[in-house]
Amino acid sequence: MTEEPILLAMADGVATITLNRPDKLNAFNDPMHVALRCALDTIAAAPEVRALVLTGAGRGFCAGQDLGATRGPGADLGESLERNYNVLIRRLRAMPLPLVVAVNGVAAGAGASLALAGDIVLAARSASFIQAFCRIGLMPDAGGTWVLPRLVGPARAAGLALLGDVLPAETAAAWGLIWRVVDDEQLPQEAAALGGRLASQPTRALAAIKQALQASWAHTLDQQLDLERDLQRDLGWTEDYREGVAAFRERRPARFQGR
Ligand code: T3D
Repeated sequence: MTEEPILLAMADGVATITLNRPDKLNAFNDPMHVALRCALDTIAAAPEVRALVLTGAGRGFCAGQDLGATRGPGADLGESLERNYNVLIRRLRAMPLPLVVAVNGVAAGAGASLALAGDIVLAARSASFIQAFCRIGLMPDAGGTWVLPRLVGPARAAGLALLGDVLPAETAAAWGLIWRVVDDEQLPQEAAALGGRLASQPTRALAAIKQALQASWAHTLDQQLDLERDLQRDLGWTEDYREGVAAFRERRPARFQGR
């Protein structure tokens, strides 16, 4: 029986997507892209979902594009990016939910770019990141050339992309590429706990934070001040802001509803 390439679970406000082609280190083929888009559609239609966790099955997180029989000379890689990866990265970045990526093993090629599209990236201590593209005659894609210099600076971005060496998770954390490293056996629980914590927070505020932090990379201070003013104005009219202030005054924990 063929395994589903994407597993989706939803519970207690948290959706968990698991890339599920473990024998191929969860490399992407077209059916997996389609299934992932379907899972994201399901999540978008479920207002009770307030955080997303993305991880991989088996010993890898994702080895990027499947380099099997369907890939070779003559393939239009630009078309493949536009149809699959660019849609995916844009969608994850724009999603009004926090995305926790739990990198359970190697994240290579577009798999590394996918991991770095997370708002909070946790990695198992044994995981690693490889800008594997140059090893096969390609360049980083799926946002890799955008995110790398912003996270680790131009010198380290160039070293990683030009050499394609293995970057261990602990070095990735020390360089600011990811949020933090946890022991391998703790990763699922840590990711679930983080997802649960984010799902109980004021969702619209988190979406505004995500939007503003991303926009800041291309904005002047003046533009950013304007954006903060506009987003904060909207947040000031939310039920969650009312609840947050009431809870503060009443000296009790806030019960945010994501509205
Ligand atoms: O094409 C387009 O649409 C454009 C977009 C391109 C985006 C990209 O992502 S290009 C970059 C593609 N990815 C890579 O170049 C990485 C290829 N994989 C590796 O270099 C290595 O597998 C790793 C360094 C990631 C891990 O090495 P290791 O030694 O731990 O595992 P392994 O033995 O190489 O792999 C285990 C199995 O997974 C193996 O299958 P087998 O022999 O046991 O049946 C291997 O063939 C398979 N696998 C790993 N990566 C891929 C893959 N199969 C297909 N495609 C892969 N990308």
